[in-house]
Amino acid sequence: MSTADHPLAAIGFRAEHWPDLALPAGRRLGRIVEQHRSGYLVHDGEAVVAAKPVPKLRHRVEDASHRPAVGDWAVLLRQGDEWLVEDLLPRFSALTRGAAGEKRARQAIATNIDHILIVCGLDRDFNPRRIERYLALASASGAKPTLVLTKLDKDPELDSHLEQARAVAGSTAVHAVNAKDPASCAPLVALLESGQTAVLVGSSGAGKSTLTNTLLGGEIQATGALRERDGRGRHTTVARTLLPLPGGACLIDTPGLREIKLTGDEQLEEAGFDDIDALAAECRFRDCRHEKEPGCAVRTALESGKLDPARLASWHKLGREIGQAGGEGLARRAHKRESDAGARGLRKRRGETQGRL
Ligand SMILES: Nc1nc2c(ncn2[C@@H]2O[C@H](COP(=O)(O)OP(=O)(O)O)[C@@H](O)[C@H]2O)c(=O)[nH]1
Ligand SMILES: [Mg+2]
Ligand SMILES: [Zn+2]
Repeated sequence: MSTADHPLAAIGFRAEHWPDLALPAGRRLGRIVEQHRSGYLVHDGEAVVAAKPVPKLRHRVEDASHRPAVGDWAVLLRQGDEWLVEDLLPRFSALTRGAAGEKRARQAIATNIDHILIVCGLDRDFNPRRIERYLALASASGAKPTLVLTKLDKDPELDSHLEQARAVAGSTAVHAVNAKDPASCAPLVALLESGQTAVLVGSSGAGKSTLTNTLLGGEIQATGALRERDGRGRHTTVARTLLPLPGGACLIDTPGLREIKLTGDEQLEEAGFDDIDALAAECRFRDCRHEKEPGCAVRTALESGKLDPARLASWHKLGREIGQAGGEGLARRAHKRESDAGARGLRKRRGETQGRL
């Protein structure tokens, strides 16, 4: 069966990611479309059902990023009148952050994604340092980041903001949009190919749900606009939700993250710091840390005003955080190897009755 005809294609299933897939007898596959405290909502291609993870998926998990998350393909088993998430297909990508407060814990924000849309308002929300941090986080995901600047229609300092955004984005594409206006969002529609999945990340109020509604072509996600009828304050998104778009792509809307903590798996060379990398190539020492070394081209650029000191400080800070979290992560990676081997086991169990896909 080609991917396009697959019953799960409308929610982003692409067979090429799991060429050897064979489900154990009696199982079916569904995609986690929403996550709540008490469990998950899973779309099985026809309907959305509530499902609870088996204890293994709740507890095996010293590393919480291996717990089921929105975007995951869940192997579902019916038990009485309940659906259980028995296992997950191996993820081809995942946006993961260090979990707030807990030292070694990590949390998957969205999985099996092709695009990460980093949403930042061209209003008080505009913050190049935060954009750098999101780009760093994206570097460990396996998905492609795109910077989406919203509230284009309300920005009196557009030129300066665009210049600042492009300076931190490196080779990452930058789109400035009015999230309320479909014509303005057309470049994003073009970006999201049928079968692909994108996740929206950014501060609360940045315009993620507004953008979601525009891309959906209707009001589905509650936005922060003041409710006119009852005037009872503002809606904010409380759960991560995966929604199929008319063009065949899927979009995951998320609430704002209060803390964007790195995991240690990020690669600063992939995080848009092309300007600093180019300068570093001119430093006298190949392993120059751009601190006190003689012949440092980065510090020369700083002194001549060519490089923004806040940008270099950010590069140092993110680099230190990656190093620290990376040290904590050694035990975690040993664990990941184990669970990846477990996932491969699932694919290898051929010979068993082919489950409904
Ligand atoms: N003028 C204008 N307002 C926007 C734009 N994007 C979002 N908003 C408004 O910003 C507020 C927060 O938007 P919302 O989508 O809820 O943000 P979220 O928290 O990121 O989901 C709402 O009042 C939106 O109407 C935009 O591009 N232009
Ligand atoms: Mg929202
Ligand atoms: Zn240097």
